[in-house]
Amino acid sequence: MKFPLAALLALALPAWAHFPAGVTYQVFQFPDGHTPKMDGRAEDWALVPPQYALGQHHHEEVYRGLGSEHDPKNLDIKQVLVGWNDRLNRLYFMAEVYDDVHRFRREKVDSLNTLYSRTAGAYVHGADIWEIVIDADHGGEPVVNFSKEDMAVEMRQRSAFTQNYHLYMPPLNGEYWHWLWGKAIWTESAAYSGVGWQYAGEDQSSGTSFYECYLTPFDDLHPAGPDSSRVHDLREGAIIGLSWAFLDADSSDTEFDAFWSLSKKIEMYCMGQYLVDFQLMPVEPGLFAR
Ligand SMILES: [Ca+2]
Ligand SMILES: [Ca+2]
Ligand SMILES: [Ca+2]
Repeated sequence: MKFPLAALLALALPAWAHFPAGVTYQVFQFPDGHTPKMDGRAEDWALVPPQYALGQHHHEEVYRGLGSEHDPKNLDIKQVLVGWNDRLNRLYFMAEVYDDVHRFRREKVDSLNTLYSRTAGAYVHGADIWEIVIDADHGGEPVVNFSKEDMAVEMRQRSAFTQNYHLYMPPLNGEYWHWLWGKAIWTESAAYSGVGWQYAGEDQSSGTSFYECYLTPFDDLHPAGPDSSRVHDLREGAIIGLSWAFLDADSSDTEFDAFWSLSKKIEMYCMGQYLVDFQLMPVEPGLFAR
């Protein structure tokens, strides 16, 4: 039987697709000794040339269907930067976002680390979140939904091949900064992740928050620990799968009001093939001559 070419392409799409189609963004390479300090201050990001910066117009609202119809008085993604360092093998992220209602108070942060919260996703929302999804080997694997029958299989593989981090921005109660959608919570160790942030206002106030963090990419992230896991080796020139969304919670303790997605797809939260292509760039020539 013969298939038209378009049908074959559609069948083949999920394995290597990315969104937006035809777009590759760049990951800035921090030279050794110049990686950003997680101190909540933006000075060390001034090294990154402006062509690396992403902003509000690169995102689309895909939950309520607002698309690019954006009210800067409600949420304004002023700047997002992504970097990497070869020796430390880390991805670095920074964002400056204006929000009219910052929600980051939670009575029981402990509830986020229960098995229920990790299976049903309960209690995760209702605060402002930067959701980052990393598929460094570009395999297009899902984040969740591995087995409906066997919860042990499901929990072993969640975020194993494509990692999903919900970063609270600002951290909940000023402390709890990320929720990994899976059970490998040992990655909260400073060897694998770290955060710095700055926000002067109280809960539910308006203003601009600054957030920086580093995350380590994995080809296989195992709940048992680093000895059972495989770190992804970041290499210059490689294309990685990466995307994020800013989840703006303004009106509720349990839900979000808007989902601003860089890949312009809502499916990015759970499927690697809906991420954006990012290239790991070489050190910029003349970096220190500017
Ligand atoms: Ca810093
Ligand atoms: Ca808002
Ligand atoms: Ca908000």
